[in-house]
Amino acid sequence: RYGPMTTPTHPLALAPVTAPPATVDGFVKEFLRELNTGQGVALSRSTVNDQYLALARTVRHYLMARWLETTRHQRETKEKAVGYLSAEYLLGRQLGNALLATDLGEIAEKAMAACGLDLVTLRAQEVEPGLGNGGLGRLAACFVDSLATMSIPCIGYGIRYEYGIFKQTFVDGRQVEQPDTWLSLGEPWGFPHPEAAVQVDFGGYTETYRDGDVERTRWVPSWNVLGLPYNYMVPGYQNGRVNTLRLWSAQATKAFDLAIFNAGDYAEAVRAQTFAENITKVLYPEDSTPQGKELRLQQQYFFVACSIRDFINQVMEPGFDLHDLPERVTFQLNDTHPVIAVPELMRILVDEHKWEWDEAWDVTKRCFAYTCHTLLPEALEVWPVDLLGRLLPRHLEIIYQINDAFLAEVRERFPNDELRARSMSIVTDYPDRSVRMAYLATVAGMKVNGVAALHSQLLADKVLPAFSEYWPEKFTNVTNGVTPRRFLRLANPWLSQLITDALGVGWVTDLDRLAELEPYAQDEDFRKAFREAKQTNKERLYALLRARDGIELSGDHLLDVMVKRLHEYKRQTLKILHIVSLYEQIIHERVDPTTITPRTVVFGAKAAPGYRLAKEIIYLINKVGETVNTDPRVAGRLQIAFPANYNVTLAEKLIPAADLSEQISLAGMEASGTGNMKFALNGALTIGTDDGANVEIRQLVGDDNFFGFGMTEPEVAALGASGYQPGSYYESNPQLKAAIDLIASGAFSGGDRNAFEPVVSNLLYHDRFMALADFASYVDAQAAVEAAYADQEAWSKMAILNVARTGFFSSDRSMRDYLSRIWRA
Ligand code: NBY
Repeated sequence: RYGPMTTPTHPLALAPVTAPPATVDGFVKEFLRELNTGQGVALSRSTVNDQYLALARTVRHYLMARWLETTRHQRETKEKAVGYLSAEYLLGRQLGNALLATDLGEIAEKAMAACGLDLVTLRAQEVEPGLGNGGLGRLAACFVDSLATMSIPCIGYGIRYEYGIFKQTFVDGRQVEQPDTWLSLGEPWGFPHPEAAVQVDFGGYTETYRDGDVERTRWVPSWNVLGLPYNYMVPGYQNGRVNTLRLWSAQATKAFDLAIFNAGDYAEAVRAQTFAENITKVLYPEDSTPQGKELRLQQQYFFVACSIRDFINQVMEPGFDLHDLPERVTFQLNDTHPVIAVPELMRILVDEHKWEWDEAWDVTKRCFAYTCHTLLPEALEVWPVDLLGRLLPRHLEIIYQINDAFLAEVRERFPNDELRARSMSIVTDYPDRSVRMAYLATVAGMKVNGVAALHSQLLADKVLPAFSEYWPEKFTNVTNGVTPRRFLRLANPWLSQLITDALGVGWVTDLDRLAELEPYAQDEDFRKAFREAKQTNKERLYALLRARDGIELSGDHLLDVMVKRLHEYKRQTLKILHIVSLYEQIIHERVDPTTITPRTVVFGAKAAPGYRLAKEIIYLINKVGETVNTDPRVAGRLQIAFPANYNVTLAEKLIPAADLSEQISLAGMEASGTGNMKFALNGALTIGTDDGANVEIRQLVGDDNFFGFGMTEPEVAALGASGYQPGSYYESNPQLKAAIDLIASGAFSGGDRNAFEPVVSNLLYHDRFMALADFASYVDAQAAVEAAYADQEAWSKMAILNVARTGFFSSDRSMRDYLSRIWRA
């Protein structure tokens, strides 16, 4: 199947693959060839999109030799690899990162200029692949970047959604979703490999049969689809390494069902194809509440079945003994979305390879590890047994058998403790008979980790207490991290240059070296340069928002940024209450506006399309913004911007410009957060609760360089247990009451007192995430922010110390932790 049919004789055909010359002339030549013979157009007649595609393919040429070499080296050395299984990869634009990885930025810029083109314009033409919802998907993208940069073998496996996360627009202040057509102008980064397509079965029934003197089970599926892999390059940072991200696209097994076609029903035959292709049509836009939809389960099984088959049949050498699989791979489960991989591997070993159950279970257990990303009970995935039985009957049987064996073990260790056994059952009967995927992952995984210290502790103590008692050594923590390549070096060239001038370039792959910046906080010239970089970033952002959204921002304001998915637990409402309160105090002349620190607040947030209250909160933010921004009484003091469609590309412009990072979730709710890390690394100060990785950020940067506020997790738990009454906070705090009353008065809705009723009544009568309880403390912390910002020299010191002390949050460090605690790759 592979290799030449005849022996080559030409010296070029015998030579190893090499990259084109890394010179301006070499680059121009490659680019024009791509434009002319690849894109089929003359430079003089080419569009910006032609030019972008040709440029992307040119950069690909420079990566190709490294990619082939990485793959060859991997085949030869058979080093243990990480198989990262994730339903989401929120990659962001590829071109800039590829130029950085190859160190071709300057050459490309000059080469484009020599062709009369502008590199910045061409880069802006790229549509980012938004194949994820938020933090979980972006984390996967950071992790594969770090693994490539650290030369660790990894294949990322996922889904090539035809439509990624929806494009958000606002119509009269309300969110309207539009399809994300990221493939429509051509997509130069994916390499389809139809020769490596994999068949995936669904439906049908199981039956037993005799195989010699053993009785075996087989699955008789009723339909199938084909998984077509697209390979994407994951370049390491200037290290000659390119790992692979393999994303699967669903196709019909046969383009036309001949039987139906011959019977004359052409339309029916084509319909089968459409049906199959639906599987990878669209990313589910829920970021915390799994919907339990059949198509979603199809997606999950589809991509893990393809991936496991691919790893065994294509990545492993022919004749490989599957007993050695745990020595060659760890499949890391990015949340529960890929957990159906566990019964799938069992099925392959037991049904196809005819292994004994115990033998198969022993290997399977050593192949998987599970990362949990949440604490919200409604975010824990469960699949109804009847749905599983219909779609994957054999997998359901295997899950039952895993559960039976596991519960037998529990009963043996804890006799006469049926309650315990029930509480640990993978299959539950309430409210409907269903499979708890987090339990399955915990039973099957050799390790279970949370994503920040506090989260891992709460995961063990509150979400999976029976399991952490049963297997204390299985539970561990790996605090999340972010890639310094994309989120510092690429996103913030000015600060990067300052750091490099001070420390040399080594920090890009060794972020602990940022600690050496510490003395520079005391250096007046450095502080001045630091402020200038921040100012440059603000101007760059304001220019972008003007061009992108028609938003006019001006002035030398404190830039206060809250960007993340819209969710009640993240408490965008707390932020808006603070803004409304500031506004209310000014217009009612409770404060002298000239004493208020001028502040620009920027929001970015998508709401899940079916999440009603989240969408009402978006509406509220937009309406408050409209009112505040046009009120002359607050002009020059307070302005609000809510650019639509927050995504990775916008984050790269927003984060470097921020002075203040809002990380204000209710303690015990945000598993980790990763935006919080990006802001601190870019020299923003955090106003935040003791939640997720905020706790670790605060410890590292020090209390003096962090604006902490709000209840701690135990305080939240105690308040909840005592019966939380939001109304009492409203009644007893005049400032809070005035803010809520102003919203309810119609002041932001042209007099309509009902406009925000869902948000207001939720706050007053439910407030599940206790925004009112933390309001007073938040307002105090914001006052401390204003006081600190008034002294720019002191503020700059604090900001520089944030940069110097947050090198820990590199995803390279996360990878080292996974390696030593979990993968041992
Ligand atoms: O994962 C996030 C956490 O909220 C955040 O605290 C953490 O930093 C980050 C990385 O560990 N979780 C998250 O982004 N979750 C999702 O995006 C998500 C997506 C889909 C579904 C559930 C959650 N789903 O069930 O379909």
